[in-house]
Amino acid sequence: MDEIYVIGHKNPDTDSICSAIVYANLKGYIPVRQGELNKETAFALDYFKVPAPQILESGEGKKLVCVDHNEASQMIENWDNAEIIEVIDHHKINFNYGTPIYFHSEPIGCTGTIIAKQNLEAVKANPVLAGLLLSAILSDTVIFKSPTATEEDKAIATELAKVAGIEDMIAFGIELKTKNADVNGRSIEEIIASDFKDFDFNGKKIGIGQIEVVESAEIESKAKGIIDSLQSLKQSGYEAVFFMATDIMKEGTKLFFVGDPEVVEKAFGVKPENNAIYLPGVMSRKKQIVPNLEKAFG
Ligand SMILES: [Mn+2]
Repeated sequence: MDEIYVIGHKNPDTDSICSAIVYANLKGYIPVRQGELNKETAFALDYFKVPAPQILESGEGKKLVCVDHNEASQMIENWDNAEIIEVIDHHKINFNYGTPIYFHSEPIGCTGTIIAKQNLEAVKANPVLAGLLLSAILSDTVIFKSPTATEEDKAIATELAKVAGIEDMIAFGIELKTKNADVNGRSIEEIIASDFKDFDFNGKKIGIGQIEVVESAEIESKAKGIIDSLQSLKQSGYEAVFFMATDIMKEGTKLFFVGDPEVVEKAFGVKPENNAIYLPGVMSRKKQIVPNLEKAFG
C-alpha cells in the first residue's frame, strides 16, 4: 500500500503540526510539515517529548491528508500532482477537487478538537496524543478567548488536560502562548513570516500575517520597520499585505497594512492613520479579518 502523509498548512502553527502528528498516529499514516516550527510548537513538542515531523518539500505523486487548511494557496508545492484523499479543517471552504474525497469541516476553534471528537477513546488512552491536541486547542483558541472558540473546544480540552496530566490548563496555555510572543532576537521579517498566510480574494493575492503578544507596546514601537517590510513583501506580487499585532490580554488588534486605504476603511469602518488601524475585540484572522477583507476586495 502507498504511504499516506498527513500535512498541515504552510508556515505551520501548533494546530497544523499537532493535528498532523495525532491523526497520522491514529491511522498509521506519516506526519509531515511544510516549513519550520514556531517557538510555541517547538515548546509543545518538547513538553510532550515528541519529535518534529519531517519536512515534505513536494506533493508530487504523494497521497495526502490535509489538516487545518483547504485552500490551494496554503497547500504544499505540486499538490495538484498529489492525490488528496481527505481534508479535516475548520477554515472557510475554498476547495475544488476533481474526484470525491472525505471532507470534514466544522465551524469550531481547532482542527485538533475535530480529531479528538472523532477518535475520543483512542486519544483518551494516550496522554501524549491528548497533550498534543490540548496544545493545539489552547493555541488556536487563544486559551478560549478567540471568538472562534466554542463550548465544545473547551469541553474537549478539559477532558484532554486530565488525560495529559495538565492540572492547570489555563496556566499551561499562557506558558504556551508566550513562546511566540517573544520578539527578542527576531528580525521584523522573521516575525511577520512566522505566521503568514496567502489568500486569493477574487483573483487578488492578499497576504495576512499575525503575531499574538501579551504586551503590545514593543511590537507597536516597531511600526516603521513593519510597514517597510510589508511594502517589500507587496512588491513581490501582492495586491495588499496585512500584519495583525494582537494583544491577547487587552483583546484587540493593531492592523498594519500596505495597500489601498479606502478598501481597508470599507472593510472595517475605521479610517487608517499611518498605514494602521486599531480594532478592539478583534483576535481572529479567520473570523474577524478575512471575511471583511474578502468582501471589500471582492
Ligand atoms: Mn487551526
